Amino acid sequence: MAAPKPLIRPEDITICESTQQMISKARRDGVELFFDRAAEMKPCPIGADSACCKHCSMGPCRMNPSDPYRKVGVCGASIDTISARNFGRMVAAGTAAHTDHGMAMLELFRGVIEGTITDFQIKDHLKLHEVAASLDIETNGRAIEEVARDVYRELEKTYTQVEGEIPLVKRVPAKTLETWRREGIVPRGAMREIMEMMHRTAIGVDQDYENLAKQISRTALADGWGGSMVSTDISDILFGTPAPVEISVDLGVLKEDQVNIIVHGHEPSLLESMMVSTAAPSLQAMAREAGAKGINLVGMCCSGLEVLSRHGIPHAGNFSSTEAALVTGAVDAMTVDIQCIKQDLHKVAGCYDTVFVTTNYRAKIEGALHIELDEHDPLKCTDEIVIKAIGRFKNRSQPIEIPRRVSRGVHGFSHEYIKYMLGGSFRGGYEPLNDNIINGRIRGVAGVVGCTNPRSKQDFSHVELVKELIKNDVLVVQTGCSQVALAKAGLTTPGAAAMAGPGLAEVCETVGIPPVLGLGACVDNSRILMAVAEMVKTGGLGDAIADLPVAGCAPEWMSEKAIAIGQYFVASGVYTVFGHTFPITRETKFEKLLFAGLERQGLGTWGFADSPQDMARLMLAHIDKKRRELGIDK
Ligand code: SF4
Ligand code: MSK
Repeated sequence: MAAPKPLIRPEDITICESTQQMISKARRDGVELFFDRAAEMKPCPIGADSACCKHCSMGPCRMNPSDPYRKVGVCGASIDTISARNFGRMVAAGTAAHTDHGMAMLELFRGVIEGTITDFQIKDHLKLHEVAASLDIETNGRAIEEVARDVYRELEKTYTQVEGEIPLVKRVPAKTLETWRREGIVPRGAMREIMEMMHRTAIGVDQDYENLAKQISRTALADGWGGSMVSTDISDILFGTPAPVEISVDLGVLKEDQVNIIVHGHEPSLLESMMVSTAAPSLQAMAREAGAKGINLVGMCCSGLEVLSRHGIPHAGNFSSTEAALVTGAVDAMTVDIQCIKQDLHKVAGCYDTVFVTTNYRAKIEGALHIELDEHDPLKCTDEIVIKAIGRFKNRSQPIEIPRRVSRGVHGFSHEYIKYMLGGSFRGGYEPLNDNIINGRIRGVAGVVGCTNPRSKQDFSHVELVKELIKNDVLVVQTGCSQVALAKAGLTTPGAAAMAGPGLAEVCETVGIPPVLGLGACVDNSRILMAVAEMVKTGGLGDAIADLPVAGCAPEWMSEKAIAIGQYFVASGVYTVFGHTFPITRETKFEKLLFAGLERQGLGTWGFADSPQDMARLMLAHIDKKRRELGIDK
């Protein structure tokens, strides 16, 4: 019998001390986590370099990544065709995820307007008017419902339009849009772009990597300036635009003497309804009768970030900590909807008698309890889950171990709020962002976003990269699981300005903001697009997004959604660095196009690095290059 393999030390798996503690507990409990499987399952090197194709049954065809032009597929497809097609399908899948999420928000909005959905309302009239104005819809003297109806009709075109340009390109800076038009990459409608991407990547269709790259950009832009942006706008209209709010993050937000309910996923409607259910006096009384001091509602992943940003609901952790939360034994119910939900959560929940519930018809898990959220009667679902959670609390039989760590921070920085804080405009006013960039107090702006991934030490690259950036006077904006990593590390408090360079620290202290601004869920990267568009329109930093001293990074990415996001930032003009892995074969024409050629077309470009120090070095070099080109640094 082979000797058992030595286990990787928890501190080598993650820098999140709570998750380390729970990895140790899971091992004692004999419960397997995804970290264990990542260690066990070695990625296929050919697949990791995107050098294989299985688009037809003459294959699968495997190329040799170290000699990529030595052979071609049975049909003759070259390495460039194969990797461009693979990349295109990842972009199509990521775009489909965000646009389908946005479509669900739009359907909810339609139900509210038509009066068939009454448990949700139009909460943010100001945002509705701003969205309407950005779409050239008249608002003066018109009833809210009338404006909302026109906004709905216009935004629906983001999905269904078959020719022309998606409505929200009206927000794109003129020179950036001109480049897109010249390159033929302005999206028509998301459904059309995703469909065409899938068609063109099928056997025997588009076999020119440069031509494929155009459709890859067009599809990704239908996500960033389409589905994702619609989702953010409609969620703000229905649930309120975030404003800075003090928050608590980490597994220590779970409470031993309360009924703990975790909501994990991406669509905010479930958590908004859960907030109503958990506050209901009858259910609160039921919890007290069961011996609990109350009901503790907690978010995880991006659903959690939606309500953390809007309502300050505590957040237990990011993608890599969802199993760890269950290992505490303290979670009475975990509900999930769509995206980034590991199938094994159901199994891990079973090990601790936690009630685990899927709630969306698009995302069931074999064997798991399904209680569907019907937005026409959402409380029916969420009340039932609360009752089940109370039942589990009453009959708790598992030993409970809750890590004690809780970090605090300030989050909820929508782009509207950043604009307001910085003097009503990105330039002018009392602490203008653009002027602080021009005078050099702020060297540039970086978006650090995206997932965590068991193939790299959880949170490490996020935290080290952001520390390096702020130390060099780069203001950091964040979304998704990265934002949670930095919140846990305590860098989202105004006091973190002490870790920033002198210029950035001065700005942060004057305005009273942290050097790291959390903007929301991964779908809210659209807020970063809006912020960079606003910087261009304000003036003084060039005419296109590609002129700005800004850069983006997803240091620990794992989802196809991240590839779609990266590509829409690149196509919008942003230098975007990905960490640890990149699905491409080196020294190929397609690689050269993504990492240099797109920039020559007036778009942004991709970068790649394996360590956070190298990621920071690449981003700072790009920011400095842009500053020199703008003439604000000699
Ligand atoms: Fe092989 Fe071509 Fe079929 Fe891909 S499409 S599996 S390269 S034969
Ligand atoms: S949840 S896509 S792991 S950011 Fe939006 Fe986190 Fe990445 Fe999922």
